[in-house]
Amino acid sequence: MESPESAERLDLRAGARVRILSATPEAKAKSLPPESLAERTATFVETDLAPVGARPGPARRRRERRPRRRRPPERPAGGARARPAPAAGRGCRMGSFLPTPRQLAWQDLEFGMFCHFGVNTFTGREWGDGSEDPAIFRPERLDCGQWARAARRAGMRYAMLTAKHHDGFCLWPTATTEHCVRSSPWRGGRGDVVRDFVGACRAEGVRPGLYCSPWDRNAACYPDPQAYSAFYLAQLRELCSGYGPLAEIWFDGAGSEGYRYDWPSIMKVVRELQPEAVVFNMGDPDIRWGCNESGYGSPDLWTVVDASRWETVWGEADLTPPGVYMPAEMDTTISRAGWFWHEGAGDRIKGLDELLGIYYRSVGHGANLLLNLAPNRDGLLEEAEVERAAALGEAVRRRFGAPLGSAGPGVGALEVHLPEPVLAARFEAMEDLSQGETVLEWVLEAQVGHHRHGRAWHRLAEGRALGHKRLGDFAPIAARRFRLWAPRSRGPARLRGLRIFGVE
Ligand code: IPT
Repeated sequence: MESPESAERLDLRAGARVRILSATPEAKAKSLPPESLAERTATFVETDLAPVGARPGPARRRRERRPRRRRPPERPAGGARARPAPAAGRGCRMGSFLPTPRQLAWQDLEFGMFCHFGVNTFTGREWGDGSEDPAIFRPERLDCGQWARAARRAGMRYAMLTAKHHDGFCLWPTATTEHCVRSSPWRGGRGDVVRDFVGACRAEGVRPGLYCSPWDRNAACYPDPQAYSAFYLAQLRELCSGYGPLAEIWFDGAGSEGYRYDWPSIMKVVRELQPEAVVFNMGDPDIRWGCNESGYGSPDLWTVVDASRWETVWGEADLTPPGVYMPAEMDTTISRAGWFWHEGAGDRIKGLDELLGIYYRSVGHGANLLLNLAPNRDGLLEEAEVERAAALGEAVRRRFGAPLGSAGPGVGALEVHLPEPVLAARFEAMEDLSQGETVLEWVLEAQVGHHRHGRAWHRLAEGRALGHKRLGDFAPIAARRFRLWAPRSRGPARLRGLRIFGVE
């Protein structure tokens, strides 16, 4: 298997377009975005720089022959010093495509744990059909504290639980159906996995979130959209009002093809009761799916994407108008066994190199990563999964914990100055997205050569989308000065930070 370093270098150097589509995006989201999404979209106003992927008109074709590239900055602004914004507002469309505070806060969470748990855990299936007997749900040693500690140790800042999967079994004692923990012998029918989960997460400083499947294969009323709407809204009201603030609500599109949910009412409940929670994938979503379940995000993972096809945006041609601010979440499993626990899951865990590669291509491509660890029939995570997740967290900390130097925020360019030449091997670059996505192309360079023989800027990495975060490795180089700048941007490029790291 190729190491994450070589993989990342390949991406950056060759500008390779990695296409790994393990599931059809259409299967993920089916509902039409309601009006409020349309309200959050805007049309690109012509800028002096052509948006990447825009269909070329005559004017743009001319520009393409003689591309207007910025020259490297003479004296890049570094540290907290910001360059005055040149010609702000001149024909640029800053102010459109702006993020909401909850989107920005969620992007800072970066890495989370996914927990698929329910009756499937006891049947060994990935999709239950709703006929499961609640009596099979007996996680006698259930300890959500163990799950949350595992998340914290791995460096995860949030965790998502399948409060209800497609089989309709509710992990909380809902008033809407008997198909829930109340009907199970576990804790004499008085248990509440959701309560344990949110409490344990908060105790560990991990933000909890919940998955509540729209598709319900148990609810007798499901074939009647009006009746099911009342049922589902009641479930969401319970989850959104009974368990404190949630980081995210997950709406999976599986099984819902062609079904008409009452999204305006659903969104009203969520927004009223959980104003800080981001909504995944359906209704009036704040965040989109990264288009596969491998955890490998596009090298051009734009944050502002084509509003008319945000569900299927992979990487190219995303900046055609109208656009919408919609950060991506990648999800994948730590074990090849599946989303739910299966016999032998602990023996099928992905290797550390593979997981690091996933991390580089999800968090390191500007997306959030949800890594699934599946609790077993005891209600515990497999130790092997806990340890592997901890090893991943440790590897990330070792690589990106202690920079040799850093700079930012700033506008236009950032420059890191080290007191003396040090062997550097990796970087973390972040865009300041608070005013929208501005960077259309970025470059990282190091100054090499002795001053008596003349210094030159040597290109270490480059790309198009920068977004929330970009992580990468480069061939080790001894240098004192490093700079990040944007040859193309929408208005002034707003950069949040540049950190340079040494060889491990
Ligand atoms: C969908 C599954 O139905 C669900 O079990 C869960 O695994 C989720 O994805 C995680 O991404 S699969 C969908 C791509 C059809």
